[in-house]
Amino acid sequence: MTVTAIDNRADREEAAKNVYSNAGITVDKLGEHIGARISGVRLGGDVPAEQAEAIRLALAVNKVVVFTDQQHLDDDGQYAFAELLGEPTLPHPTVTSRGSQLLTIEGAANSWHTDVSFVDRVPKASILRAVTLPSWGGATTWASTVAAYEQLPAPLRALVDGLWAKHSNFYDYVTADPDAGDEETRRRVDHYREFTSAEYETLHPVVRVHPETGERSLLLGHFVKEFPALKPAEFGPLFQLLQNRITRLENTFRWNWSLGDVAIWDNRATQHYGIADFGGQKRELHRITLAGDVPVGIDGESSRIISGDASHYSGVEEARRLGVYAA
Ligand SMILES: O=C(O)CCC(=O)C(=O)O
Ligand SMILES: [Fe+2]
Repeated sequence: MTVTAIDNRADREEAAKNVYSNAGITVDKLGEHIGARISGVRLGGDVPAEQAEAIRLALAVNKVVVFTDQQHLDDDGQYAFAELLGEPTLPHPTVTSRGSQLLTIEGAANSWHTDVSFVDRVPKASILRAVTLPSWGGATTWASTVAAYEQLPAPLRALVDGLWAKHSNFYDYVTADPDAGDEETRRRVDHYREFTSAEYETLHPVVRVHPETGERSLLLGHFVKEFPALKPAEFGPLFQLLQNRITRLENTFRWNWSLGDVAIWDNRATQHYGIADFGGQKRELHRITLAGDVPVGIDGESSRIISGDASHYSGVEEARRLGVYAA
């Protein structure tokens, strides 16, 4: 990264600090590229508008923000708070059996992904609340897809800047877990069946421009099936090369959950992974996703639907550039 870019980022973070202190919240940065803890807020539908705005900014700057000690929050409170940050989507385009407002995550989503990237209107953010936790393990890790893009050497940037990827909900990551019992295997198969009960395929630019920050990020993750411009045999190695750069430990932020914790991630600037290291213990988290825009590549071209209509699942947000990111 150039010195100018670092200066700009430092200036932006300074400007953001004024917004936080005017709103009476504290934002503690927890990593160089990603992650911060916000304190001074009691989450719910009655968060003042100024605080909600400051939280939106902290999210854009830090990509993931966590709140602790929110034990008072229930599903309705989580939903009412979500509405202050955007327009909640349905829980999922195809998974309807796990609640009508929130998606219940049971177990852990242990593969790197950006949420619901197989539709055209990829959600802008997810709000996750711990409901039942194992006594060990079960952390969630996020990776900054902006940092990964910014770290690409020029020849790799040239390679990805014009590349498109096909995302599909027919993912192939439900391989049998050798430790899973019969019931767990049945649960996974049922879930996969529901997940794929309608087919969604979308072409997204591999490099998207964030509508609120103008930052470029890599839009990939486990729903990607193909780079249509390349041969099938070339897909795996290039996909893995880029995923390895995204998930470099320096670009990640890991959170060990306690009850009362809430995490929000900018789904336009991150991937995440739920770590399945808690044996057979119960783990349950409740998620709300917020409507996002249709991604736009560097050349101004928008993502294109190949199959599936997600309009029942989510509106399309008209996003605007945030003040401190003004060009
Ligand atoms: O299991 C986890 O920690 C992550 C769950 C997840 O992928 C999600 O909530 O979107
Ligand atoms: Fe997820």
